[in-house]
Amino acid sequence: MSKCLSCFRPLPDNEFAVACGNSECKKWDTDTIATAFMGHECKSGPQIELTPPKEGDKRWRPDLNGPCPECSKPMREVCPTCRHPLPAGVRDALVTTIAMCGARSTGKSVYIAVAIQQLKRWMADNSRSVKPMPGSARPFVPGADTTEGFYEASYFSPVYSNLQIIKPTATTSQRFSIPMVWDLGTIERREGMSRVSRRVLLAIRDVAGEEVTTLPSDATHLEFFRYADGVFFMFDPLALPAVHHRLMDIVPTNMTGGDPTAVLHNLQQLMGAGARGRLAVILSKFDALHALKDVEDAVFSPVMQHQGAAFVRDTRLDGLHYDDADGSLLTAELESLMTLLDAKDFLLHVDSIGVEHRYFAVSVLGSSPKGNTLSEMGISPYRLLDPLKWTLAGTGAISLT
Ligand SMILES: Nc1nc2c(ncn2[C@@H]2O[C@H](COP(=O)(O)OP(=O)(O)OP(=O)(O)O)[C@@H](O)[C@H]2O)c(=O)[nH]1
Ligand SMILES: [Mg+2]
Ligand SMILES: [Zn+2]
Ligand SMILES: [Zn+2]
Repeated sequence: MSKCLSCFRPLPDNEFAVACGNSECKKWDTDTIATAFMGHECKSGPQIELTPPKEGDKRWRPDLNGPCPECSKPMREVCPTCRHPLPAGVRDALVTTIAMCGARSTGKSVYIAVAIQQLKRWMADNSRSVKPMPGSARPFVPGADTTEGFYEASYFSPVYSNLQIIKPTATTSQRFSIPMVWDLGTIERREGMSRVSRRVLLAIRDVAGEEVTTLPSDATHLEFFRYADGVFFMFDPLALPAVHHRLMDIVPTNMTGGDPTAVLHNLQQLMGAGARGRLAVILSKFDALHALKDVEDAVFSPVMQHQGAAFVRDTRLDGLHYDDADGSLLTAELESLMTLLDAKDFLLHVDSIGVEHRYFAVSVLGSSPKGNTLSEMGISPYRLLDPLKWTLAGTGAISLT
């Protein structure tokens, strides 16, 4: 069963909906369902829910491009739950969905900016390509862009063209945010007794740290956390007092991320009981933590200098697979590092959420920015794709080694 690229819910095989996207349509009006799910006003023409004439008929397929009853323009398929457009082919695709989470300034948006570039390199090294998926945004709303335009303007340009930090992400009520959807080409895989070709899609949603720190009273537009295949919880180790006071004089701490406790609590609420996705707890800005090896400290310098540790080795980009053994070793090492850093309560809190989880050490930039400007030495990401690979392995889009 495929998934919606926006609310991330499974798409049942016999539930369909179509909507008119013509802004000149006589019945063009506020779409209350889409508005609740996006947290921002969305408009639409008439919408029709389509169900099979005979209940349970698995072979029934509705006409998804029939004429609008008001303006006769062809309608288009939308998600039966949240009414976000479903581009052609989504129902047969293998969809992996990722939701970013974390307090303010923990590195979520910079992660997306650079991870997409790394993903392109990784795929290219393995004779595949990554393309923004057309038709996955809402043309129904003026100002809502395509994946390509949204990524380019809000993520790629600030980091790569201007070497600037990204502005804090606006909350949903301040600015329209769209899921970004990437087409990773087709893969052949075994399903039951046969081998089938499936298009692989990756949908990523960013949020404002501010919004997940203090949840709005109506959080319908954040329900996607419950359905995401991977929730990337960014944790800035510099926010830990044990790290902060040791590194205060060595790395800039003015952009330190916010307190993760409230956010983790809210995430637990948003995921609810029975969430089936994976939780990747990502220690971001790991370059700064590496600086602990130079601090005269009987506890930390030996730990960070340990050349055999998984967290001092980067992972390789060859092969479309996730190194499961390396991943579980890294998790064990990071759990003991977090314990050393007095973050035991955080570890227990993560355990109590009751979803499959792993810890990751990531540096997006490779070094701390100076003021608003990124290092002129360039961006040198470290272990950036590990959480992405783990999530893609979880949905079967890549394999385990
Ligand atoms: N040293 C270091 N700093 C980083 C790294 N990644 C992000 N930062 C710093 O963290 C700041 C915040 O990054 P963002 O990606 O904008 O944070 P965010 O989580 O999206 O923040 P909100 O949108 O406010 O929720 C950046 O401006 C950098 O100063 C990294 O890999 N290393
Ligand atoms: Mg952001
Ligand atoms: Zn949906
Ligand atoms: Zn119409």
